[in-house]
Amino acid sequence: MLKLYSFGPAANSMKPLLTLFEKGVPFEANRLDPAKMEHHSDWFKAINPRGQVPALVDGDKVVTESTVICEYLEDEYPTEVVLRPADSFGRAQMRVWTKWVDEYFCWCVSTIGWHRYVGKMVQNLSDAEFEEKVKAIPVVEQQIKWRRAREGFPQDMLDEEMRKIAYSVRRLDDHLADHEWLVEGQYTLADICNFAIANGMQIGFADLVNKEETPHLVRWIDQIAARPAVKTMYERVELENLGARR
Ligand SMILES: N[C@@H](CCC(=O)N[C@@H](CS)C(=O)NCC(=O)O)C(=O)O
Repeated sequence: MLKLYSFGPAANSMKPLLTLFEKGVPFEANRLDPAKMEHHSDWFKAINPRGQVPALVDGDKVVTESTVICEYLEDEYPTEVVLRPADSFGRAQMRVWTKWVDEYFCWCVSTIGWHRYVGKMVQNLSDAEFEEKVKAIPVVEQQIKWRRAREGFPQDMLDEEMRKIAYSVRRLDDHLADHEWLVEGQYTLADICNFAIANGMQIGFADLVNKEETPHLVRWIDQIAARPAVKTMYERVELENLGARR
C-alpha cells in the first residue's frame, strides 16, 4: 500500500493528501509532528534526505516534492476522478498555476507563517539545544530559515513578503472573477495545489482575503472546501494520532 508522510492537511502536505482523497486511492497516512522535529530524525531522513514533507513511498520507490507527487499519482494511479486536462494546452495551463504556487505564492505565505509560529516554537530553547536541532537539518537554506525564525526576520523582508501575498491574492481573485476553476472548465491539480496554500487565509490574512476585497477567491475556497473529499480528509485526520508509523 502507498504510504504518505506529511504534516497533515495544510500547505505542501495537503497537495498529495487531497489528491489521494479526491482520487479515492487507499494509502497509509503517516503524520509527523513538526513540534518534535520528527522530519529531521534519522529514520525520516532515510526516506527523504532533505528532511522535508511530504514524501510518498510506493513499494521501493520514494517520490518527493508535493506537486511532483500529485502528478505521479495521476500517472500511476488512474481512477475515474481525473485531475489533469486531457489536452496539452490544458495541462500547460495547469502547470503554469502549479509552478506559480511552488515558486512564488507558497514562499511568501510560508515566511510569514514561520515568522508567526516557528519562531515561537524555538524561542524557548537554550542556544545549545537549538544548535543541536539545527545540526540535524540537512538543507542549508532551511538551517538559515530556522535561525532567522528564532532571531526574528528582518522587517524589510517581512514587508516584501506581505507585498507578494497581496499581489498573489489579487492575481487569484482577478482570474477567478471569470473562471470557475483555475483551468478553464475543469477542477485540476492547479486548484488543489493553490487551495492548499490559500485555504485558511480568510482567517490568517483576513484583511487581504475576505468577501469585500476578494469575493471570487473566497467563493472558490468555499467551493473547494465543500467538496466531499475535503470533508473526508479533515474528518480522517481528526481521528489520527500525531506521530508517524515507520
Ligand atoms: N518544495 C517542497 C517543499 C517542502 C516543504 O517546504 N515542506 C515543509 C512543510 S510544508 C517542511 O517540511 N518544512 C520543515 C522544514 O523544512 O524544516 C515541496 O513542494 O514538497
